[in-house]
Amino acid sequence: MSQSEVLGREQLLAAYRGMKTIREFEERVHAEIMNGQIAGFTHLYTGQEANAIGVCAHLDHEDTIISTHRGHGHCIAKGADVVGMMKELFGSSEGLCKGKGGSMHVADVDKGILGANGIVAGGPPISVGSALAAKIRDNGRVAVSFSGDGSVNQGTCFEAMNLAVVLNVPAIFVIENNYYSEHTNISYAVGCDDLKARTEAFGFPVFVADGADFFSVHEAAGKAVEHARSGNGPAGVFAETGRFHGHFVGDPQYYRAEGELEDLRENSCCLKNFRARMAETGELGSDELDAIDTEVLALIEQAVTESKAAARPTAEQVTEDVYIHYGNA
Ligand SMILES: Cc1ncc(C[n+]2csc(CCOP(=O)(O)OP(=O)(O)O)c2C)c(N)n1
Ligand SMILES: [Mg+2]
Repeated sequence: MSQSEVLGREQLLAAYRGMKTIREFEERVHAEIMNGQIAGFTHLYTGQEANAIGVCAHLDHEDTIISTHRGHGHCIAKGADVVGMMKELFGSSEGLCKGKGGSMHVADVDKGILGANGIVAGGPPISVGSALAAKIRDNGRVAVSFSGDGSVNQGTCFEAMNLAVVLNVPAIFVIENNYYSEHTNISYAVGCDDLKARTEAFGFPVFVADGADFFSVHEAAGKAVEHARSGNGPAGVFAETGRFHGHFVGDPQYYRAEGELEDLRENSCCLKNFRARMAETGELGSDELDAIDTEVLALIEQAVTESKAAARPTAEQVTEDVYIHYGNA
């Protein structure tokens, strides 16, 4: 049975809406940075949307995710409020983290979003801790870490994968291979041709996905989540994907091959792939998808309008929530 046969209409509509929301959020953030409205260092997820949505479709609020410096998409996929996130990026005290997290430290613990994270491979160890909590509480929850191809050579990643096996905890390591770590191609940085085999050598199954195809990611992630939720210990998802922008907003991307970006947008677009699949199966009409496009654009417009008008932190608020005081000390 194909993945689109497994999914009902509501799930298909939600998947498309989720990917489209991330796409438009990111493209608008790009525009607002370029016209000077959003300050700070920002990494866009455009092009990788199917990974966040395909994985998070299997999770609920009680499951946890930990993200990366490229975290907007993961947070939206896990249910972060889009307007609150935009306000956060605009540095408003009405933002999800009162404007103090910004792009690289968005979090919403009530939704199981343990945070974006500026430390490459900082997420996998945190997900092992969260997975251990789930195991001790015996609550059937799983803990997902998203990380990139740049994370797989980091010791923290190796240690987390090993410890997850030793402790037999429901941690899921989602590796998004977009072929670049900053400006360095994976062919230079990773001294191994078979990352799946290298990761599986830690002692858990890894499911491979086409990161431009929601259905492929959904299927692979479904197997990983099922494995971990059933008490079989950790699992991995390895997705090949592509980022449509630079490493950060403003990156001149001199390292790209000629025509590479055009090719990615044309041939590795999860939204185009999803629409093509629906046209083929007839499960959703293009008019239904067009209607979602219109709704999403209106939501992003509303998010930006509200963010521009939203309160900025006062001088007093700047030092609030920075330190926690324990007892009387
Ligand atoms: C421990 C650590 N080393 C280096 C950096 C600088 N740095 C920020 S992002 C990045 C590349 C990460 O590449 P990847 O994991 O593939 O994620 P992507 O940017 O492709 O999403 C690097 C080296 C960092 N933030 N943390
Ligand atoms: Mg990368």
